[in-house]
Amino acid sequence: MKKYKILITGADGLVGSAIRGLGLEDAVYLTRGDVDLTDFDRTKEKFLEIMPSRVIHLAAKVGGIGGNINHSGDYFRNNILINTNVLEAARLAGCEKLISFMSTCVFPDKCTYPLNEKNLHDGPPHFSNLGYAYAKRMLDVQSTAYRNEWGCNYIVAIPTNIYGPHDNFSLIEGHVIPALIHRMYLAKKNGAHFNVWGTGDPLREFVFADDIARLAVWALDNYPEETPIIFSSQKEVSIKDLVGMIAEKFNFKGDVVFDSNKPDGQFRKPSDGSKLNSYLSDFKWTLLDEGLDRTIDWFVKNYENSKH
Ligand code: GFB
Repeated sequence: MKKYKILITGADGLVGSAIRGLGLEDAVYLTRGDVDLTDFDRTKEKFLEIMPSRVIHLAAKVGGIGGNINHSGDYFRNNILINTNVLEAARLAGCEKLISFMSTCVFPDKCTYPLNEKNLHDGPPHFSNLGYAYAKRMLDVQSTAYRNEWGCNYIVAIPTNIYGPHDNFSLIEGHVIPALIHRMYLAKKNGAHFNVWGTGDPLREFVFADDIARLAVWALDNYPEETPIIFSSQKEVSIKDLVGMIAEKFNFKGDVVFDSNKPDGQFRKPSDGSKLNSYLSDFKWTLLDEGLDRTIDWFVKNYENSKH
């Protein structure tokens, strides 16, 4: 494998923590505490100090449906600033290849299924993701514009809903899996009922953070195309079935209450993983059952100091 210095932004986050576990050689892990990526001068200074030849750009302002609906402006502004600064600082540092990340929630709300990379800009995203989705779509635009003007080899991956240890387990701002694990932990501890947002009918495709970490490194070294690539296990599960799996893992016997006053968000967003499969037909995805076990174990062990 060619030796090069690789920089990972967002290195303390969900996928960043999983990448640390890969033991990459000559890697520099940037965390929120190292530099404010919304400040261009500080970002440029840090990149010129490190001079990475490769970058895995994971830093972002992210959250679940609650965070996205309540902080649309903050999600838009922070992600636009972070992404604009990182891609420019990487260019000035002479970076040879950079991968950044959108997610399947950025696709148009009204479009043909399964979601395909070529339909990315064919209409507005679901209103619940407006700020985040439009900011993230600009990663594709900026990567193309930089390739056209300066020949920057910038690529963008589009994972589905990622979960795993080191996620944000906030009951309000977190994604569905960490939020439900946290809420189930409390329901079990307090002998209370288990509250679930929405009807439970929506469907989601979940992928384990370790799998996305492996795919990020694979794409950096092997994905030759200029256009975005979806990372998807293509396995949909309903929120209701997810709730059943989590309740079983906690051996929860109490009442499960679906709160239809809370938003369902997009009903489903099944994605087309054929581009990835054409390169990695034998990629082994972590099954949801195993991923939930590992995430729950991590959360329970780290409850006192996890983000929530
Ligand atoms: O992960 P999530 O919040 O976001 O999942 P999206 C939302 C779905 O889970 C909705 C249900 O159908 C919710 O009704 N749900 C049930 C809950 N209980 C809860 C709960 O306690 N917390 C949360 N959060 N949901 C995300 C985007 O959309 O997709 C992200 O918000 C990201 O930015 C991700 O792009 C891929 O799946 O709706």
